[in-house]
Amino acid sequence: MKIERVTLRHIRLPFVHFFETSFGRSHEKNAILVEIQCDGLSGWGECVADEGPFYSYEDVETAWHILSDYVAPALAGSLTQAESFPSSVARIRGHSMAKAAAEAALWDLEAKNKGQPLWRLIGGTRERIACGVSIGIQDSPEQLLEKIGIEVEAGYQKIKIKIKPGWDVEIVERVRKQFPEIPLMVDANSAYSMQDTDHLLGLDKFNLLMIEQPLYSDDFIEHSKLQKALRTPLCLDESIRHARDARHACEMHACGIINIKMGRVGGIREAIRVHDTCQELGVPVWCGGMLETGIGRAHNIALSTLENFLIPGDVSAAKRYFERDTVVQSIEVTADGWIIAPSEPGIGYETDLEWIERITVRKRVF
Ligand code: OSB
Ligand code: MG
Repeated sequence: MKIERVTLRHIRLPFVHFFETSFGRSHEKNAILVEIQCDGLSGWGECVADEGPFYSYEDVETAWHILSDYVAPALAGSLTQAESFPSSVARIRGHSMAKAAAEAALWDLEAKNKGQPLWRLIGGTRERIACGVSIGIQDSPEQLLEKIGIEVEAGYQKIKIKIKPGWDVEIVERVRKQFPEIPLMVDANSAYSMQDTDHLLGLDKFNLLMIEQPLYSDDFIEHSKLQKALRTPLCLDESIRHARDARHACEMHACGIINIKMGRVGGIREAIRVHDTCQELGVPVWCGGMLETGIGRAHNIALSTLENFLIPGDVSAAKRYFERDTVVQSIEVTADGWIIAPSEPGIGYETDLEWIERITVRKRVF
């Protein structure tokens, strides 16, 4: 199949509630949607690069540049081959999130063309995926406790809270006092250094599922030293850029668990490689989130159906983030914390084109 048209749309959508991490507070979702058209079908991908270069060096502007100056012109008129896409953009160094968005659209298109749900096409085996929530830093501990209560009540199977210096051990202590039994974890987004080792050891007594990315975003060595001192497993997010990283981190015992985000690792194919590597090494994985709209969320659901996704991911109901989503069907979670894998072809959710056009602030067609 020959690609007839590639459309890039930069969309802006307010969050229902702000989301705060150790690197700042966000009130609005910015994303680039990639639409690839061919034979009357549209494949969709969502770029998770944020408005600013804080989670990673990529942001909406760098992703727009890479997609519009390199990726989209090369795709337009070429053959649709999701499997060979990574090698076709390998000479572009880095820019994983930009590449992943285009690859995601190709996979959706391919699955739609084959009349198959994407999750089946990539080898998924789970008909439903286990859901957790990620709760940002709040204005007060009381507000956090209230939010946790709501999400526990909603049935989520894992609660993750964001921590940073000044919002950590005492907060976790209060959460544990009120919720002694819930499956709880923390994510620091690299807010600490090795000087904080003793302080971080204070988290060891709260029976946490894991501590996510406490240290430097480019490090395995210090994490492996910290892991030796801790009972609680470490989980790496930012540090894992591809399957080789996953292998090295696991071999060095820098972590006991890995968070997979297809944007961070450069696409679905590489995400599957990270998954397979971890499975081979006996390391469980879970699917991370980047506050995606429905399109990106649908791709996360497909990925999470792979066998070694043994821990509930940060894949939760779309209504937690947006009043009106980029897909028509609302992505919902059952009362006991599951999302049912869709049975429709491709990502399995229909895009709301009218709404997407209304929230588009910049558009380019190739
Ligand atoms: O570190 O997992 C992270 C959101 C933005 C940037 C980084 C992260 C997050 C989340 C939110 O934790 C996960 C979600 O609900 O999509
Ligand atoms: Mg994280």
